[in-house]
Amino acid sequence: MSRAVLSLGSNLGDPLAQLRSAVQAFSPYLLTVSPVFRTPPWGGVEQAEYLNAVIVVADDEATPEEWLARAQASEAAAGRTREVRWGPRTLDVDVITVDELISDDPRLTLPHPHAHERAFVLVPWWSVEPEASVPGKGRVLELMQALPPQELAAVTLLPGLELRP
Ligand code: A4P
Ligand code: MG
Repeated sequence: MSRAVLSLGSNLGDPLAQLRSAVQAFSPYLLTVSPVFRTPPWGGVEQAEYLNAVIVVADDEATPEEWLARAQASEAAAGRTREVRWGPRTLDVDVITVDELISDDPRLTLPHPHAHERAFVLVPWWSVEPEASVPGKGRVLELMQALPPQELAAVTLLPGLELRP
C-alpha cells in the first residue's frame, strides 16, 4: 500500500472548479479531502489569493513517481498555466509526502521541500490529520506553531464548499 498527501492550489480561472477537477481525477484513490481554505500568496510574487486544499490518497501499487505523474496529469487536465516560479496558476498539485519516504531527487523531492514552511499546506492537512508528521521535519502541529502567527491566521476556512464529486 502506498499512501500520499497531495496539496491542491489555484488562483487563476475558476479555482473552486479546478480544485474539484483535481479531486475528481484522484477519485479512485481518495481517503480524505480537506475543506477549502482561502490563503494569501506565498513566495513574494504579487498575485491573487489562492484556494488551497489537501487530499490523502492510497493505492496498492503506486510508486512515488506514479503519484507525481497523476498529479501532473490532473494539472494538465485542468488546463494548467504558469509563467512565473511561485506565480499564479490554474492548478498546482504538489506531492507533499509518500509514506515516510525522504528523497532529495530534484524530479521528486520528498517530503516536498517547502511543505514544512507553508501555512497553506500545513493548516488544511492538520485539519484532517491532526496527528500527522512531515518525515524528517516533525509534527504538522508543531511546524504550524513555529510559523508567524499572522501567517496561520491568514489561512481562512471557507465552510460549506464540498470538493468531492
Ligand atoms: N518536483 C520535485 N519534487 C516535487 C514534489 N514533491 N511535488 C519537481 C511536485 N513536484 C515536484 O514543478 C517543477 C518540478 O518540480 C517538476 O518537474 C517536478 O518534477 P512544476 O509543477 O513545474 O512547478 P511549480 O509547481 O510551478 O513549482 P513552483 O513554481 O516552484 O511552485 P510551487 O513550489 O509548487 O508553489 N501560495 C499559496 N497561498 N497557495 C499555493 O498553492 N503555490 C505556489 C506554487 C506558490 N505560492 C502559493 C501556492
Ligand atoms: Mg507544484
